[in-house]
Amino acid sequence: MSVVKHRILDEIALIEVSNPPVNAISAAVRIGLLETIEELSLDEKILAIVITAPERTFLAGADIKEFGKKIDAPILGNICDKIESLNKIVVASLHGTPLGGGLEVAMSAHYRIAAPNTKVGLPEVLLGILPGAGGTQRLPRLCGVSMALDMMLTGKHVPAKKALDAGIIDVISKNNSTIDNGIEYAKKLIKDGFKPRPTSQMENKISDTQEISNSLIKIKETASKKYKNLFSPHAIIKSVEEGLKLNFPEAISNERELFEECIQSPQRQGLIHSFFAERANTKVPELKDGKPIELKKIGIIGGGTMGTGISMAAMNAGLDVIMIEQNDEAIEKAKTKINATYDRNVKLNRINNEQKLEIMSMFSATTDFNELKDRDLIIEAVFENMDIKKEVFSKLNQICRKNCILATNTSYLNVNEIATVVDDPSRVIGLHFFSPANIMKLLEIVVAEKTSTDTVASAFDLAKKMRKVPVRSGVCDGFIGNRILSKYLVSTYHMVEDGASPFHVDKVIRDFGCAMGIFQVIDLAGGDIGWATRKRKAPFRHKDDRYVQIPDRVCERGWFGQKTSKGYYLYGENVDFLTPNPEIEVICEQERKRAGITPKKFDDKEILDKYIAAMVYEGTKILSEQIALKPSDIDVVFTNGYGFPKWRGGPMKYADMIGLDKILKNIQKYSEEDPRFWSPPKLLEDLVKQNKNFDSLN
Ligand code: T1G
Repeated sequence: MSVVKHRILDEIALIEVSNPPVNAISAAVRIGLLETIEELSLDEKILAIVITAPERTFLAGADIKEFGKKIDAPILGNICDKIESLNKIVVASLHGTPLGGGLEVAMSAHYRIAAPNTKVGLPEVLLGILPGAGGTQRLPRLCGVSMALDMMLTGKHVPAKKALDAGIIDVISKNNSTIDNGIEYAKKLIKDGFKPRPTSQMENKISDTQEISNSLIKIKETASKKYKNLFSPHAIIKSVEEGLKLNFPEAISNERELFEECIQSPQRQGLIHSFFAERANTKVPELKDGKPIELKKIGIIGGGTMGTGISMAAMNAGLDVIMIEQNDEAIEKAKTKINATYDRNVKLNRINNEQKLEIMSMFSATTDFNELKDRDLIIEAVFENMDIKKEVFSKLNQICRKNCILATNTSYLNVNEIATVVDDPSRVIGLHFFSPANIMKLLEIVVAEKTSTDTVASAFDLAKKMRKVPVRSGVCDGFIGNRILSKYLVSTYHMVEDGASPFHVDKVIRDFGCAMGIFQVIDLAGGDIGWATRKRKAPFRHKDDRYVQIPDRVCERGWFGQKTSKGYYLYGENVDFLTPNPEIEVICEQERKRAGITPKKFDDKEILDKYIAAMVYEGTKILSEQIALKPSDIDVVFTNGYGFPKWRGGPMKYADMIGLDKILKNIQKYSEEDPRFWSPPKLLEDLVKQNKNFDSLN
């Protein structure tokens, strides 16, 4: 069935593209479009052509699945030039999300009508590329250089009204019936004597060269800081800036060259992997037959950092929240924190006062557990102690409705054990939020042995409501994220005791593209958290396991990081960002002497290799145990919860890009020094033996 069809309605030709689910511009769509345009260009009875894609959305851009493969002719840019050069009026009738190549096709049309729900954008930068079908040249001609660059550098979706005011679209229709709107508009243009209006010839918004060069200077300055690791944002600015000095065809071929450079960059690979990984994470077995229960009213146990954050995430999702705290003082403290957060949002114009009042009306707090008897879901966020959690779940087991879902926000405790105090454990699940829970996107959904598919489906439904990025995890100590974190943390302590400087390690991790270094993260989370974990694990530590005491020495001094203004770094008003705590190196020296270790020099590569090897090592173990169902889920966890750069795809994708054989070689080398900590994972050996990679498991 052709994906592009057309029909003639008197002097108007209607083109309809149909390529579900989002009318992506695949090779078949490009071929169909070009053939149709060429056929209609010869039909003199046709005065206007209307381009539509009636289903879910107007063309949502090039087919991303085709990237990385040879892009078959015709290329979209040529089709856009063909559309623009037609001597017939061309109308693009928009709805949904005309993005990337979809908006480029629309901008090559002479007139654009949009349904009220339309949002337009050129989000190619989020895929590590640039708008390669004329977008960097036509958009500035429609809305000016500053707005065009803002749209292309952020990838934001611009609502219809704003697009109309900016000149990107010409009319907003009254309803969403894209075919009728297009035909009516074309008839009106013909009747009113309008002519073809090539966007490429619109120069008025790109003529004030002084104003433009001033804004380009500012934009480049900001970009040099904001996108210091990234390739495509700078290519976008280059295409716009250089294009202004060239004639249109030259500017288009310059854009094409820069597009090809982006396509070759590994960042494109990483970002496109992240795009699909963040759509594959919801494809979990339980959702095949799981039926979510309707979630409207939820209960939050605990008003601490996590309890207040989760409450706000729920309130922002329109859910009614009752928080349980032990006493009125704790309730006041939680209310004050929540109120202050929304006041700040009002101050920053993120919401207005009415919206704040409406959101706050979704919240109430009490010390009385009985108020929870009508709730659909309870999320427990009390102190990380098994006995306390069991006590809470025993109470909930008595009070809550039989089909109320009981979730724990534990970040490492055994959810199966918590479920043993509930008559029907099928309604128990782990919902591991990340702090601050009202901001962080990641949500680990921890499926226990007896958790039902309906309970899992309800958890994924909650994630969607809260606009979270959910990842399914099985039950183990630390689930996916914290388990891998603890592996590379311990491996890092080994490196520091062997001679590496914690500050050098952090610099290497930051230069790699991570938001923060490992010791910065410890200081942010609080060194006392890790200390409690080390003490909890001490009785189970094997006598032959290497144990580095440096972090204990730091904690024994009460240096827990930001919360004590001193940790691995120093904090305070007049203290520069990332000021190392000079006493840390002293402690490292003392501990090396105590352990009888002669320090050795570490170069950047050694530090990075060990960091990546530790993540891949534990990631492979987690896959073997089916704690994570596929490698891309591990990537989604680290790019959404642990500051791993999305343009590197995630630790498992990055491993594929540098070669699993190299990672295995490193692990084999490390296992000679420490066979207990680095015994090569069988799955990794098998993949290398079969010349396969992690992607083959996705
Ligand atoms: N190509 C291929 N598949 C796509 C796709 C695309 N452009 N967009 C979405 N999908 C798939 C997606 O993987 C999922 O599949 C299903 O459609 C629903 O998507 C020349 C080079 C349009 C706002 O960057 O932002 O044009 O998981 O779950 O939440 O200059 O998808 O069901 O199998 O995200 O309603 C530029 C990317 C391309 C837009 C809809 N365009 N897409 O969101 O659904 S580069 C984009 C989106 C380009 C030109 C350049 C969103 C959406 P599955 P979904 P949604």
